[in-house]
Amino acid sequence: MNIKIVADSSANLLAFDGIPYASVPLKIVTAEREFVDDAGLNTGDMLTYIEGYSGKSGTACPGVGEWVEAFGDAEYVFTVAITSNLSGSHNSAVQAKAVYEEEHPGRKVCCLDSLSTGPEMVLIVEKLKELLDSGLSFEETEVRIREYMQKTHLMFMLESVENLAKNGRVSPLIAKAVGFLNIRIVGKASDVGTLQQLHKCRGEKKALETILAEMEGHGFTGGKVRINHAHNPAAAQALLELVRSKYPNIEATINPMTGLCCFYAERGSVMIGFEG
Ligand code: X90
Repeated sequence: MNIKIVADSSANLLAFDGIPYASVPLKIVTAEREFVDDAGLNTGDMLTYIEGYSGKSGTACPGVGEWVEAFGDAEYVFTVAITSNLSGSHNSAVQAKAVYEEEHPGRKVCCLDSLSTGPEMVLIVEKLKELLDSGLSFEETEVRIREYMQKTHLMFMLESVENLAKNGRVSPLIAKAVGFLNIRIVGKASDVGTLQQLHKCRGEKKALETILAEMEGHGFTGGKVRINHAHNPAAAQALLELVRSKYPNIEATINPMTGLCCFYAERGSVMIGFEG
């Protein structure tokens, strides 16, 4: 099977080995500058610029043409996009599917709405590879991946929701709750793919303990874990050590967020995708 997996850059997965893969970039935009969320982006420089910028900043999802281009000449494509409830990316992918299948009769595209982002998308991409490697057909793979997506989850810890609030991606109620010294928001991707606040915690340690408790409340019993952080490797490591103190043998990785997630989750944040 000539197959390809294409995810948007909110997955924080610029490259993926062992199967044809492409990352389609979102963009971070101000009146003066545009940052493309690809391998050329220095997220530290971008954050420093945004943090010192007083004008309006926002983001743009990939257009239909960018998705189509990323499909290359694959016969079968799986797209994995950030939640359609917060971005137009999945919708662009669905339109790209229509264009691609029309232009190339016989080729097939399956568009998956992650209803999440970041490390939960990584779990989906990795499971897709596993299913395809095991020799399942395109159709069987779609059934199995949709089942798998029912049991994966995303939790996060945020120090600020300023950029989310300014761009209308969280309720004003949540926006009011943060900004106080040392307060961390712990939340999750809801079942409908929105940002749901679960707790306000005092300090990082408390926030990370709360994340583990919430993971267990969502069925975590030592499955696979993927962690992303925005320039906070210490917190990512502390979270992993906390999880491992109770579940010593879990399969886990830690990776930095790329541009889109750094912009919205902001400096210091941590996200964890896990199997429930
Ligand atoms: O289309 C666009 O311009 C992109 C808009 C994306 C908005 C949301 C990004 C969220 C990034 C923040 C913490 C985790 C939230 C999980 C919600 C499902 C990460």
